[in-house]
Amino acid sequence: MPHDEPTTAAGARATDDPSTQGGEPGLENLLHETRTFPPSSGFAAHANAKADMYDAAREDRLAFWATQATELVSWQKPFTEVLDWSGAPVARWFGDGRLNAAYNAVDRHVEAGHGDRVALHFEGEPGDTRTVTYADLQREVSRAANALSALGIETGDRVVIYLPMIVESVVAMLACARIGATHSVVFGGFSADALRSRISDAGAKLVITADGGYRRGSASALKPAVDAAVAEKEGAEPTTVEHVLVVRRTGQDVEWTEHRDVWWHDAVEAADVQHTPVWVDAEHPLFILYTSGTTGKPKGILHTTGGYLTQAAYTHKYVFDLKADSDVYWCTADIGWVTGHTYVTYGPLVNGATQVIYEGTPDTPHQGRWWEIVEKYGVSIFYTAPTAIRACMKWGAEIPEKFDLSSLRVLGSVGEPINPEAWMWYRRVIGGDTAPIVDTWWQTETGAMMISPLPGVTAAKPGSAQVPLPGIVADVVDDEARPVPDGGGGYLVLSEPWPSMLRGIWGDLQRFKDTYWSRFPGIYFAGDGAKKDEDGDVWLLGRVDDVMNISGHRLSTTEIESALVSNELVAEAAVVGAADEMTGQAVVAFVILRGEHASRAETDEGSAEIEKELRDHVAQQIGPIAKPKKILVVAELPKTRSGKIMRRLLRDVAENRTVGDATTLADSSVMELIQSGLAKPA
Ligand code: 6R9
Repeated sequence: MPHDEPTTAAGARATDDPSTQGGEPGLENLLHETRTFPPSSGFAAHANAKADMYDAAREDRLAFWATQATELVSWQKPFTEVLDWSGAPVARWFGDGRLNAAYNAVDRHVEAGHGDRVALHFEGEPGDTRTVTYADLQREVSRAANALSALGIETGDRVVIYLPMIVESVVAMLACARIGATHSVVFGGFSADALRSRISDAGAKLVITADGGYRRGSASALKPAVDAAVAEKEGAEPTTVEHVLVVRRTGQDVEWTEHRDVWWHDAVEAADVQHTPVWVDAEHPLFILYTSGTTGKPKGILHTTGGYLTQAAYTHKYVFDLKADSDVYWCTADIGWVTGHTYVTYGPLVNGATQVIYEGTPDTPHQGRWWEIVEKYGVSIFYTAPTAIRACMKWGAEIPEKFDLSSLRVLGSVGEPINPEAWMWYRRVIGGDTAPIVDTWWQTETGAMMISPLPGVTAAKPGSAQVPLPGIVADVVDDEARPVPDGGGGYLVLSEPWPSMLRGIWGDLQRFKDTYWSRFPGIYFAGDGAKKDEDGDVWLLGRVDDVMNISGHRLSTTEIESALVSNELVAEAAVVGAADEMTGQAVVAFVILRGEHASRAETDEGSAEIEKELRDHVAQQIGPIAKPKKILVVAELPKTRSGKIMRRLLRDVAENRTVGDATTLADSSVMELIQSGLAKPA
């Protein structure tokens, strides 16, 4: 969040331009996992999901989705048409229905008598807390909607939201939705330039920000980045921004531009608590969220209202087994990431859930902070990213073991493949060996989960996202778009439209078609490598542009990384292919050691021993072909703000090149740290 972390792309993925991919054959299938965890009979008996959902969806997919849309979402005008695919690849779902996203997330729960139910348990990083019921949320969102209207925001206008993880973030998103304005959330802490390009691309009239937020124990400023982003710049078009609405979070000093800047508390607290939601068409743009490509300007991924809410609510209810009247749900994602949109703001609130939101980092003021929060609120459903789980593994099991985590009954993972050993650790240490884990594969573009086990139904396998959800049609195909047989590897595709699919790239229909629909005509190319195991379960193997070619063998990064993480020395690993005279490319691994072993790498002998041990381990787990040529022990890995490893930068290090564009890193000092560590005289 500190604005001095120079970043340029919200929700950036390490590498994500599927359109740039070449046409080599599929991937090798290296790792074989045999452990399975069938659901307990107790869980299955009360699970929301039932096995026959797959059959129902297979028999009549559109009828299945129509049922979800009717049962889980309230419509002001019911739809009669389910899917119109005549304008492919731009879909229309529930096209003649009308609804409002904020009404669905808030008002209808109050009308149903649940106004006293807690919607948000907010936990600030310094320890301040706030409890917001659904009735409170209705008042806050209504006032904010009135305040936005008073600032001249109308249905169809775009609003950029640049906030820390606080209650106002959720309120701001819903206030936009309530008046039919399209929000574009930019990660707090992305640079002024990044912010400016997103403001301009979307043509936003308003920016909602804060003076600052708390992160890693101190107040870091946000407003200066907004000031710089909207300032007049020589030679550049002025931005479309008319007002900047500023939440007071930290109380730090801010520069103030009269007539343009407005305090949130002045505008919102003066506004009326009554507001009638603006009913919009199902295909009305709900939000734009920017995701970076490897090259070129970030893509504004566009999502609309009816289909998005339907799949958000459906997946949240069945994949997490949500029982709205008893569960306490916590998704640790920032609202700047799509996960924060679908599984903090929309999915849980449309389902009337009680959830925790937390402002800060997991290790402030101590490495047990998350588990302390789980204990404090009795969190029962917990959703986080593999990067966080691996960080906790590095810190050691004794930290979570100090807290009572017995309330947890479902655990989720998203963002990257979860290594089987990290999965096992998550299950044992956090889930008390009983809570089912759902490894959920999806993307900014898919809007909601697509491939995941269903708790109570699926026998889980550590490391695999396993099966497309009922209603979703996905496959793994070879270069010619032919489905690979069980046991084979290739490219993940989505063969039928789904309700929460992106409706385009903001202002660039051609780029939308080129990026996702041209690799295999007529089907959606996700840009991920994948394999099917002997049972037909899907394993994600990382972005296809990270694939390595070693002596003609196409190896994914994921499996070698998982093999490394399965060694007790290693908490986290990133593998890249570096140019090699002998083999075309050679595997180079960067590893972070688990806390108790970290000191072993301090001496040359120690490092050499570790390197040998890990190379032998990979050879034994996978085979000699996958053996890293070089293993480098590092203290940190370069990651985006949503926790994805940026292998492209490590490739630059491995090939002794100047490190490329590092502006989407969460922590810009990491690359210097890695390089100075490696440059240490031997
Ligand atoms: C939700 C989100 C999308 C990319 C996606 C894939 C990776 C996400 C995953 C996963 C393996 C999972 N990814 N979930 N890989 N297993 N469970 O992450 O959206 O930021 O757009 O990234 O993330 O590579 O293509 P986004």
